[in-house]
Amino acid sequence: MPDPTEEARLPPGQYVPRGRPVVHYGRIPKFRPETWSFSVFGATASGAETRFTWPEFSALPHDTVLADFHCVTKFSLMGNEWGGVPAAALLAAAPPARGVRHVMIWGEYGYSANLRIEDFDRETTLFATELDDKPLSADRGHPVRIIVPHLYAWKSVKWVRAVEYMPEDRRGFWEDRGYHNIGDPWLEQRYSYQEEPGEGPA
Ligand SMILES: Nc1nc2c(c(=O)[nH]1)N[C@H]1C(S)=C(S)[C@@H](COP(=O)(O)O)O[C@H]1N2
Ligand SMILES: [Mo]
Repeated sequence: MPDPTEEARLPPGQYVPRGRPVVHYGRIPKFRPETWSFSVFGATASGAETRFTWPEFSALPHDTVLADFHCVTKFSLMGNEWGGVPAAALLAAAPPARGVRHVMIWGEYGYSANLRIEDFDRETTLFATELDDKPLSADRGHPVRIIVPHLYAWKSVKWVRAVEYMPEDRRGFWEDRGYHNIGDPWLEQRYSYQEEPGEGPA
């Protein structure tokens, strides 16, 4: 029986699949805690890069977010409980320079996704280290993935290694390959040809 509350939470054109698909481009990286680091670079307030080791990153404030997750290929994963570091906590620990409006989230192997600062600085945007009370599995992004549940899931970069504060907007991996620069599933912002003036980089 379809759950009526889930149905009301589904953006247009989405469906709830059987099972819980795992989707990514390329291989699953191996996590090496001794050499792993998380860096915040680009237009930072201090002008310098901040680099967190795994113990330092793990010591940042922790919170949980209950959220659904919508892939542009039209399946949605409903009711995930993510635990991890809120984006707001990272913004406080390593703030951007004044006037920064855009960030790039960098995963392993150069996968990336760009976000407007207001989409990054949301209560539900989280650097997740746990899913449903367990550490993330390797295929879901262990040790850290970002969750941006109000945008299509290609923006929820797995295996995150860096955040770049950008003075000007730039397209990430899929945004550069025909997907929408913003990607709001409630507006069905799937493809770049749908972009209105001002929604993409000049
Ligand atoms: N590093 C990385 N993150 C990624 C991807 C990827 O290819 N590489 N794919 C994205 C896409 S298109 C989706 S739908 C979600 C899938 O997350 P899941 O595997 O936990 O379902 O991860 C996103 N994050
Ligand atoms: Mo996706």
